[in-house]
Amino acid sequence: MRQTPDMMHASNENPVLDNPRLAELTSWDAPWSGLRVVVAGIGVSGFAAADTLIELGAVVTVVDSGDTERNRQSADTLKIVGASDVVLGPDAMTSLPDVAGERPDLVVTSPGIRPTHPLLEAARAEGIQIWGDVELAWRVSRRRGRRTPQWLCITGTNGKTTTVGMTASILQAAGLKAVAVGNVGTPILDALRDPVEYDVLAVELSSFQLHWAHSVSPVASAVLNVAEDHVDWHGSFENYRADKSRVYENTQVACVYNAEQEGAEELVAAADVVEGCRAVGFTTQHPGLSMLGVVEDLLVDRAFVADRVKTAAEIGSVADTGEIPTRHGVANALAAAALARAVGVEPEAVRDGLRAHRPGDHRIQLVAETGGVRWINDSKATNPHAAQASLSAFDPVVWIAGGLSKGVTYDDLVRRHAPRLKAVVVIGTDDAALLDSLARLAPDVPVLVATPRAEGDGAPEDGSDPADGHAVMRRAVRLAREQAAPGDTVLMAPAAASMDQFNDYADRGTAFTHGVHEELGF
Ligand code: UMA
Repeated sequence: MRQTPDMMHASNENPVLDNPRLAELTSWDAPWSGLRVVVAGIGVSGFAAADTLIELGAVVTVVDSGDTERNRQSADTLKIVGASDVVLGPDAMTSLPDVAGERPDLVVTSPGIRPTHPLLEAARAEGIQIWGDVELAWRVSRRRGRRTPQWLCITGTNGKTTTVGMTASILQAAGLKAVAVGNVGTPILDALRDPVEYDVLAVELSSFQLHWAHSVSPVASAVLNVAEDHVDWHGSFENYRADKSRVYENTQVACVYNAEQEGAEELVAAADVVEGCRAVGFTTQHPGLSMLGVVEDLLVDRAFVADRVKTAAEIGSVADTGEIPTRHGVANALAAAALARAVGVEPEAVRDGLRAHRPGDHRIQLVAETGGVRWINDSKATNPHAAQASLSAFDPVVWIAGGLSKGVTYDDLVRRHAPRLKAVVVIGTDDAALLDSLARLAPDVPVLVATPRAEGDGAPEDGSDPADGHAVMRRAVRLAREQAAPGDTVLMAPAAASMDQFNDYADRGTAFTHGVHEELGF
């Protein structure tokens, strides 16, 4: 590990130290007043950022290309609390706006906005710094008269939300005031402004958020896994991986890595961390020194014990990791345990916290079991790597898959799981890549397409709508039912994003659950 005592590490794209006005903004009580800021995006994170900046006395202009009812309501609220200007609509973000008639000092952007967006390109061209809401949250985390929370940061292609949930649950079992924040849904800024003074924040960070986080210095940080995803946003897999590894920058006590993933330890080795910070691995196998792992059915810690060579602490059992224990569920639990142990949590609290944790909906969720067939909702599997984790857990499988592919390929996934596939039911409007992989690499597996086919450029002949996800899912459930026999699992793990046919993955999971209940007569 490269080590630096300098907590204000500079990113290549966005040097943090070269602007003295911004360099001194390292606490809530710093001179934010009068700072001219453009906030790009008025969604969950943009709203929290603008609201906070206004409270701090900054002069804030908010822009968003979506002129929706929800955005208009948010705009009205921000104007009431004192935004200098809020501009919505397709023209709002074609260039970098002035703030109260002058060039902005700073742009705070939202995770969904790509770095190549014209507004961000313009800011870069003018040498104006770009932060995300996470950088802003770090800068105001310290506040006079309030407890400063410790940050535990988690990223990875899959398992982030489960792991922050497990981490928060473990911390709470230890009697700490803790909450899961970040990409999981609650902006960090909301937790920092909560009347509750948190001891620890379990922060889920997406690669988008990490791209714009420059000086965050967590007590401990973890990369759960890295697989192909979001290539469209980052431009390449290498860029995506590089942004993920940023979570380790400036870590103080422990950088937690997946010892079973090739190259994972190298990401830690390449990071600039605070002096004394350790690399701690997790594995679903027997743990080496400075690792957490599994011995028989027990979860054990060989990292945060006094004598790592001769002893290990028992921190729970495989059965504590979930209703249907899976290998990646165990891995997530061990990563959560490592983060919690880094802030001094005792082994018993790890076990109690894991037992108390309830996973969110749409993640390997048993929806029904009837006629010897299990119906599993894993709508949260929005990329091939996530689907790989759940496909590995069942055999034989009738697999419901497909959706927006985000530029990734399915070859590895299909090749690896072809032997366990009894049939595949394809949903989604963007199904060419998946159908192509199945035709080449699983030629003997029956493939049924649930999305109605358009005739030439027109609509399907029967008048059905290919974008009506709920109708498509109902058809998919019917087709899957025809293929499934006692002993089989029907697994809806699409390996793709959902927005071509659904509002989001939750809507897709709900459509599946309803479809199963209706078709099976619950
Ligand atoms: N917008 C534009 N122009 C653009 C893109 C977006 O104007 O080019 C506007 C939209 O009109 C909209 C706003 O930006 O009004 C939405 O911003 P956003 O897409 O950044 O989303 P937020 O509402 O701020 O939510 C974000 C995360 N969204 C994304 O990363 C896409 C949420 O993660 C997160 O929960 C929230 O901040 C709080 O931290 C969601 C997600 O899908 C769940 N994350 C991805 C994932 O998990 O795979 C990364």
